[in-house]
Amino acid sequence: MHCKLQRRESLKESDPEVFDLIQRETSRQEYGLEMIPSENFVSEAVLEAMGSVLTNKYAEGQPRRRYYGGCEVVDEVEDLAKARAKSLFGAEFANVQPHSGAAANQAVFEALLNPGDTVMGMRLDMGGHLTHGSPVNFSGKYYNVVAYGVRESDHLIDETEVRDLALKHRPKFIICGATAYSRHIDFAMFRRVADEVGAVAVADIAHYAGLVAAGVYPSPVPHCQIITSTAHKTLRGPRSGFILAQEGYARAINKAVFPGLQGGPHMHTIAAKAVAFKEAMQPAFKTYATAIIENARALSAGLISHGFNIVSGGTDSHVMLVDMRAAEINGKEAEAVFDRIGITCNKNTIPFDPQPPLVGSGVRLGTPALTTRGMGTSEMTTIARLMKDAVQSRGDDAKLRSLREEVRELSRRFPLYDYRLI
Ligand code: DSN
Repeated sequence: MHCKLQRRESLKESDPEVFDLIQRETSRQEYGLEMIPSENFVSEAVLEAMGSVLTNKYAEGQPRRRYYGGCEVVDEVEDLAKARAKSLFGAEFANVQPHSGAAANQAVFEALLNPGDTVMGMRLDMGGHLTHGSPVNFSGKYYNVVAYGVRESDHLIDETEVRDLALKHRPKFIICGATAYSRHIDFAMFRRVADEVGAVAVADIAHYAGLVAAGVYPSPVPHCQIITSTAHKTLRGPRSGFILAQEGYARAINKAVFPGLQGGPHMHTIAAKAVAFKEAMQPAFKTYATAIIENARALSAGLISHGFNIVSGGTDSHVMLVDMRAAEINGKEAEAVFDRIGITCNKNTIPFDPQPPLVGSGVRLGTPALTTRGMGTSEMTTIARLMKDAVQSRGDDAKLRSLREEVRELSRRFPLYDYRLI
């Protein structure tokens, strides 16, 4: 058995409906500009590992302590992924089994808390994550959540607020990390405050993991006892999660992931994580991560030059939040206009947003995916102009069609996968 082309031919013949849908999605990714900051394009090596026969194997348990026979090969796969994760981030312990970032976070709650215990996390509507204590999520339903936000004056996390809340409510752990916070997170500060109240400091670096691995964003490893992440955002691996920790938390975390929450680990995805970790160790990955931030800064500066406001005034990372109110358009409308010209992003609340989450006053933009395609700062300047033109011409169908053509032309210059068919 060999070769991905043979595999694709067989899908085309056996299930043309699914094959066509995959082709349509390939085309959408190829001829649009992907600016959702949590998305990226994996290498063909990662795709190959994910599409491998490892998906066939059950391997509940840990390497050499499984509940199934025949695990001698997948044991080595998991060992390799764990060793690479530890080496990449300089961590003492890794669990690479979480199916996603949400599952990784849930495992930390399961490992450290009992239902009803108090925990601190960042408010979702100010940049936090659903699983950091949102009332509509397990984390907010079964635990007593105390939420911190950002300052109204500069949209930065406020140490005084974090410390005051921690001293008052004595959480068992404090989780930092965000989905829409563009600045450096002060992991040392979170550890200091956690120590002061006897809490564990947890960092969720799902968004920043690739930047952290490359050394272009601060690392929480020297500070926070437990770190959760996804593999598929700036780290450019398969869609999944993992957990790093100090050795003393290893047993509790392993037990929380399995049998606490999950059954069989997805060995094909774990192999793909190993591939991505190795890719992130290469010097070229540091160049890539550096370019992500340069591109984000160029995009942010371009948007500011066209009169848009960026929350906190700019970015230190891959992400930015654009406050659309100056352009007299809300986030939902802006997302729809950008969609029409082939720029994919997401509406987002901005701090102290007067709009509900399904409308939002902002859009969230990121540069990891476009940087993977090889785009640089001059393309970011062009994209800032395209966004400005789209917003200004939102009632003009002919102009939007011509902007869509410009986007298509730009994406043609930076092809994605070699085997694209359309
Ligand atoms: N949904 C992810 C994001 O878009 O940031 C976070 O899990």
